[in-house]
Amino acid sequence: MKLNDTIAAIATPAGEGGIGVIRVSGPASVEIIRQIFRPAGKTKAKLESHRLYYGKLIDGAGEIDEVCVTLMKAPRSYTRQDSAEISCHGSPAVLRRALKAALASGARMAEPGEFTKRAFLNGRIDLSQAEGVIDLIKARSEGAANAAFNLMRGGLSSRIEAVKSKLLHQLTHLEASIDFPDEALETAPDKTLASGMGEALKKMEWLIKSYETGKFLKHGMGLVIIGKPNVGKSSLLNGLLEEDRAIVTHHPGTTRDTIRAETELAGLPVELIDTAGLSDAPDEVEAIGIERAIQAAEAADVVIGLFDGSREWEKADERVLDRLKKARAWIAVINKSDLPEKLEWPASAPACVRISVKAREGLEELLGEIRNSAKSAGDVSLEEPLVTRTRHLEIFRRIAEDIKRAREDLPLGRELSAASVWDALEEIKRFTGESYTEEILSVIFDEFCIGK
Ligand SMILES: Nc1nc2c(ncn2[C@@H]2O[C@H](COP(=O)(O)OP(=O)(O)O)[C@@H](O)[C@H]2O)c(=O)[nH]1
Ligand SMILES: [Mg+2]
Repeated sequence: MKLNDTIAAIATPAGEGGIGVIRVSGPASVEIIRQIFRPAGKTKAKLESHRLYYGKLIDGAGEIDEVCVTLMKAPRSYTRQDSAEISCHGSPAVLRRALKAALASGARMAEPGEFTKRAFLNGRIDLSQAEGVIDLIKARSEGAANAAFNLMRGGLSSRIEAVKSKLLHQLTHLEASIDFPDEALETAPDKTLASGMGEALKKMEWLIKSYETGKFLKHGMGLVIIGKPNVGKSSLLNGLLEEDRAIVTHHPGTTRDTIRAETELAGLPVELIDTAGLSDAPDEVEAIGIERAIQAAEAADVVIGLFDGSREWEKADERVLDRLKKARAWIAVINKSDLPEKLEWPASAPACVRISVKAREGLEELLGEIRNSAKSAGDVSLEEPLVTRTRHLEIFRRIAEDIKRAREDLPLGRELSAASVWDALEEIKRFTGESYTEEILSVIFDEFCIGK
């Protein structure tokens, strides 16, 4: 991997924009800026780091644009190398010509994620923080952005650092008694070591569990609405999306297929799915729709069971409730609270939320319940550093296994136990990227866009 050449890229998205940014990083950055930028006024003096200069961008053919340029001298830059940013007018033609000028002056085109890769290879951030950067750029909801920001700032790294220092402490005691078995060294007894390992294991188990919530933030939460015909399922989908996505009529059996829509609810990225009503006497098409509704409910992360408060409780509601109870997580909701209530909610049934899609009442409470079901899955608050990536989950599971083994092997011999602690420390290195393979790097950085 080359680090000593200078890379350049358009860092802003394709298309027109108020501003478009060209990014340059590497040892030749200052020289390149000197060649293609003329600061306004008489400031012929050398450009200082971390100051904004206004002036003209030029190439061999003449003036390109009026721009603002910032130099960031090493090591105080994103990549820890000399870097520059040129803010041009956000025209694709201007940006292409500006990039060409930088390339003609000695830069080469950056690969996707190469700026961040340099930040990692130069030790400014660890591998998990680089993953946080890409997750932040790709975040589709407030909750996802929060989790990514946390990861980028080293939220998981610091938790793992705490586990690592505990393990190193254990290792010191384990190895001391291996190296000097005959000397009466003051090493901790097995009981103390085992309880220290237990604490490290607890921290790992908390992180592993947090994935139950964290996975929703990265991969989205599947939320399926089921209920008998005409209870307002399609109306609820539309109400939550705040657009008329599904057809709503007073005819039972309007929705015959599942309808899917991606949105953000309660800060979570959600795939919302409306289904055909679970009717008692379906025709042929309805029967297929019902089959799909049942499949969707079985695959869902959370199922909303919708009931019509303005009608009496009937067999079909009973069946919806039974389906609901089979779901991984579910919320019972009574709709049409704007009408007089005729539904007798069974005493044995669990608590429910009352809403009126029509009057837009109770929807906030429902959103709160959706958020709660995401939180309680992992038993954590959404503000804490959560595991959102399977790469981290897999490493953390292996670390937990290693620690468990180290604890179990204590009575069998300190050497054996130490070997497992070493294994755990190796896994931690994989998490931080202290040890990595080209393959891992390309998997991670290929996800990036050019210019980051
Ligand atoms: N009064 C009242 N009517 C509603 C409410 N929500 C839906 N409806 C009506 O109930 C009927 C069935 O709605 P729809 O969304 O198609 O139900 P679905 O068959 O469960 O998808 C329509 O006439 C809606 O306008 C509500 O909160 N209050
Ligand atoms: Mg419908």
